[in-house]
Amino acid sequence: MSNLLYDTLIAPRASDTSCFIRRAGQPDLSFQGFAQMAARLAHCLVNAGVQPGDRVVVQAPKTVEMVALYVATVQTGSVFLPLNTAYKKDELAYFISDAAPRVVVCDGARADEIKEISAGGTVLTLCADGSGTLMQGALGQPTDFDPVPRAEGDLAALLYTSGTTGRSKGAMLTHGNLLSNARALCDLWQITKADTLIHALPIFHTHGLFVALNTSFLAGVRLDFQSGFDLDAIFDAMADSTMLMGVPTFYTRLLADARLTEHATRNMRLFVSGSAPLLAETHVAFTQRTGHRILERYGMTETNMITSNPYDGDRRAGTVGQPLDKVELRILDPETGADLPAGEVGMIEVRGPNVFDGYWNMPEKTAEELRENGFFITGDLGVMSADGYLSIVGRSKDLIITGGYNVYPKEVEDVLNDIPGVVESAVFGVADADFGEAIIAAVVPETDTELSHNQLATTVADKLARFKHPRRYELMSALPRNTMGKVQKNVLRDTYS
Ligand code: MLC
Ligand code: AMP
Repeated sequence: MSNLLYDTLIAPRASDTSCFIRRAGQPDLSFQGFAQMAARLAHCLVNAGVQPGDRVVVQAPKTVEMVALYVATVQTGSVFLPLNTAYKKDELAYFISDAAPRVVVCDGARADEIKEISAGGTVLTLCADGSGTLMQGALGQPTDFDPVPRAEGDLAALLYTSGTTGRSKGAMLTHGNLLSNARALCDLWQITKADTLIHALPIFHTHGLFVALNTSFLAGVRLDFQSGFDLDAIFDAMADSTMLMGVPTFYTRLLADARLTEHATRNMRLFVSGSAPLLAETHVAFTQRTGHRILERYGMTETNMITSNPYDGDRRAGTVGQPLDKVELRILDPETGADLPAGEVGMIEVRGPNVFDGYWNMPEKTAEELRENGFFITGDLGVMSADGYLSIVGRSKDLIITGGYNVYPKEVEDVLNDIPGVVESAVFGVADADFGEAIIAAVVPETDTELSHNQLATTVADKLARFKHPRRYELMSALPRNTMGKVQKNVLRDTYS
């Protein structure tokens, strides 16, 4: 029996000595060199006690070694669980206790802190320069590894996604989920080994990890591997790259830079945007400046990519395109559950080989969101045009997306409400030119209690990742409520935007 992802994505190129990864200040790495690094890491994981099905948590700086570690988990039949590097100790403690990993890989600077919450998992370190105990353990190991058999339904990754209740849920993604999506995207976007992808996204989320990397493995793409988003590095890379994948903030920042011209982008063939809404005006302005039409697509952690604008054909500003191959999409009336025709707004549901296997250890949550007939309830509201283009018009879930990162207000409100002197709070998003949405907190203090912005911000800073922090605190004597007593976040948004 084969290992589905390894045999399809990695094995065919394992002896390719041409350049696979180029990165600043370091020699190019061939695919052969990369595959050998992954094999050594697979041995290192096995030596650390990793068995098929075990979770391997990684909260580490973006490095090629971390990409190789992803492949090593595939080879060992274990489950890759990457975490945002911005997460604080309290946030990490939840993920680690929920997932009970065999191994936790973290930045060397955080090793002591992580050891306190590792829940029995072995802690290994991986620093931004690739050093640390992980690579020490890989040193001298054999450069090949016999992959553990894994079929379509076997788990490859566990990606946590926050929820309306404030508790994050681990989305279980199988070999079949990941491979089907990579295949659909490579075909649709005409990705081939002639491409070079500018990789500037983080590799702890679906977009930078699966959309960017699995398609690159499958099609034999070369990577211009960048440690984060840096305009200078992107402009440098464009001259001899062909693709960029980014969140809308990438494109508004590129547009704000005078270096963005038709000439600067002459070698590029594809700009992809996703993870958050791309304003139609950004789409139009980008075309005016460069002659390129950004290709917008829509996805979720639980479903991988769902729809995409066409490669050949009309890439329509303000829409997320058509369902991918083998992906079924329907729009339902949220009240009655009836199928809605084109032109009517309803809840987007999706079914297909891309849809996850359920939430880790949460059968009730899985049952709430994944129907027995296989349709997943996205929580996004959409409308289909008569010729099959989907537009996302809102969300039924109380969610803020800032710079492509999801923030569920409930999680921030829980932290604020626990601060002595706070009666209650409401966290909401307002339009922001850079991040799409920015977070604001409305806070009601107890009568006669003095609360300062600083006091609130300091407590939040201790507990939550920076991107979840409110950028402003508005103190008020009461939150606006409707006659049912429900907080009117729309009123707050209108007042403070
Ligand atoms: C950074 N900051 C953010 C932020 N990113 N605040 C809110 N939202 C964000 N997304 C903070 C920093 O900590 C810093 O705080 C301040 O804002 C300014 O930071 P910056 O230097 O301007 O930010 P930068 O490092 O350039 O990062 C911005 C970014 C990054 C947009 C490049 O956030 C990013 O890479 N986002 C991509 C997210 C992503 O991959 N999403 C995919 C999810 S998968 P201070 O205190 O220092 O001022 C998914 C499914 C799908 O959704 O469909 O793809
Ligand atoms: P995540 O939970 O991080 O996977 O985020 C998924 C959510 O991001 C979706 O449910 C959408 O609300 C949003 N999203 C992703 N792509 C797009 C897009 N192109 N336009 C609008 N929203 C998007």
